[in-house]
Amino acid sequence: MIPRVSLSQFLIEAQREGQLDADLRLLLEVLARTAKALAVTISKGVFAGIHGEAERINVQGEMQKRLDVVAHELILQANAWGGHLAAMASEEADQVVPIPERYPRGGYLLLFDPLDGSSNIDVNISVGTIFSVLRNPRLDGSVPTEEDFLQPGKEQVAAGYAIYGPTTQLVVSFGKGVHEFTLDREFGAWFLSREKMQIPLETNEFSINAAYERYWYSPVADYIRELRAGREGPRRRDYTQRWVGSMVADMHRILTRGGIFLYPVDRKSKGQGGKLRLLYEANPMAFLVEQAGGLAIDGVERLLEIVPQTLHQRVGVAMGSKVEVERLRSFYKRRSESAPFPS
Ligand code: P6P
Repeated sequence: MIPRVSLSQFLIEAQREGQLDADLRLLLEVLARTAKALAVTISKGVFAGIHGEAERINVQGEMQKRLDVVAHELILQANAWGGHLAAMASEEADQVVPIPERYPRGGYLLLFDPLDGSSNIDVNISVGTIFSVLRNPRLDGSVPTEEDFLQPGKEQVAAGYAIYGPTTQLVVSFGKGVHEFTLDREFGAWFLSREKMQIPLETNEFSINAAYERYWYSPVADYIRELRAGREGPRRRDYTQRWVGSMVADMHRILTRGGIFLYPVDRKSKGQGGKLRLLYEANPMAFLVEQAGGLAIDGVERLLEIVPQTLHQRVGVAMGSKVEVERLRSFYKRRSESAPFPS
């Protein structure tokens, strides 16, 4: 039997090679522990007593699920005492959450979507936790503010997600490729299942919510039309469409076997700047995609170059297999050359 490499062994060896420091290793270990706890809770379904609505509206204006709140609070509490973070930002909190005064403040900032796709919880579809790690710019020990989080995604030192599906998996990168770990529930430990994941350059799978077709701007409409034309169209091959309604599930499939994920700015979401959040959904996924040899854009620009203006800023996204994302970008460029076009 091939000796299995545990997450702890993998991270300790990576630290020994200088790929990450002790505080970042601790952060990833803590996130892995919270993901394990969430996986156990989620697997209990209604018997965990936390299905349904939390009767609270979050900063996004969305009805919170009880499990959103449980996941949010679990991650805050688990990361408060270790001395590795200076503050946290969560989809479920209007403001940044500083580390409590009684604990030391560390060199990193954590941003997270505690339970992405939570509307799928009650119907037993895969959901996930997405996280992003930035350096704390305040080396004087002062309390970070929202402005300290407004760093472009290229400044991320690590990112990843846990996916709670038929198998619970943790996918992380700290800048040296993308690695997947699978939870062995009997051992209660994570073991390396894929090292240095690579997104295939080409694909025949695309992900977009086709119900919004009437809102799409022409670059997206023209690109999707081409894919739907299949082998009779200009691409001369058939494509298939997948849309889970949970970004972590769609992106895990794309990281594993290729694909392109689109959630573009359209006439419906233009006023908000898109649907997905830049800092704790788009940027961490874009970091992973680029580390796995893919491409991640807002239509034209590289997502990781965008300088955030606000903590919960939204953005249009297209990411995945390089050939397809470049093809889509060519439609945006053609359009912007012919007429001014909102990004
Ligand atoms: P729609 C979940 O709410 C989410 O933020 C992503 O996980 C998912 O890809 C997207 O929104 C689904 O959006 O408009 O299809 O419900």
